[in-house]
Amino acid sequence: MPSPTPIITLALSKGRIFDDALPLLTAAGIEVIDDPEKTRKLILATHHPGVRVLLVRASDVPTYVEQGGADLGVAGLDVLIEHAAELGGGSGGLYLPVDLKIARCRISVATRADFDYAAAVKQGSRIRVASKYTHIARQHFADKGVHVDLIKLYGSMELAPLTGLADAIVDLVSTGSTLKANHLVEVERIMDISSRLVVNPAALKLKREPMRQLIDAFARAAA
Ligand code: PRT
Ligand code: MG
Repeated sequence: MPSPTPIITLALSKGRIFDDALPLLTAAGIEVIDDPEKTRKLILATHHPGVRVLLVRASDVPTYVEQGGADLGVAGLDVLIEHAAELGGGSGGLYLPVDLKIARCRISVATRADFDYAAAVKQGSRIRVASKYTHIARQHFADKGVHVDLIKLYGSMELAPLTGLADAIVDLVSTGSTLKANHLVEVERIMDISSRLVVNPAALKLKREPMRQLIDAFARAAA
């Protein structure tokens, strides 16, 4: 008797990544049964007998995949860079075979309109920078030779320059409307961000055929 097809577990975060991944899932022949915004379930079945979806926090996706709690997942490059840096710079053994080109944005430096960022950089002033992305921020300013005091925040970064907590923030920007609504201006673009397929290499070995098929389907859908 042939052995049953192993179940593949895909880690996704609710919100923009789930929403943007849906068309790719559909193209890959995977239809999620429950609506993550309506159910309290964290493990969602799909109409594909060999695939289930795990709902995790965006920043937890690399950890789940790395530890084998999920076989593969979808995570923003921002999250992947910060996660790798937390581990001391290694890739954490994750395999990133496909740029899905979804949840696209950029990571930028923003300040209050009345802060002269160019002059502060030119004068070699110490700049106070608030961010959730402290590794990306530290690397960026180190590359520029700018001295910064980094302030780690977990959300609402936009408040930091408005309250005098920081001179600048490093944050994700998509339409720019959040910055605009808070009277901040984007003064420097650090890098473009999109979401990647993240794969556990051991799972790829153990469930070779179904994993390959899924990865290829995602790659075709994203192309
Ligand atoms: O929300 P939670 O704390 O659970 O986690 P999270 O914020 O990491 O997750 P989520 O779902 O908000 O974002 C998941 C991923 O989507 C991120 O890791 C990015 O790779 C990607 N992404 C794409 C974005 C944006 N665009 C984006 N615009 N993530 C966040 N934003 C935020 C940004 O931080 C800012 O507050 O939206 C605001 C700016 O948007 P605009 O359109 O006003 O410029
Ligand atoms: Mg969020």
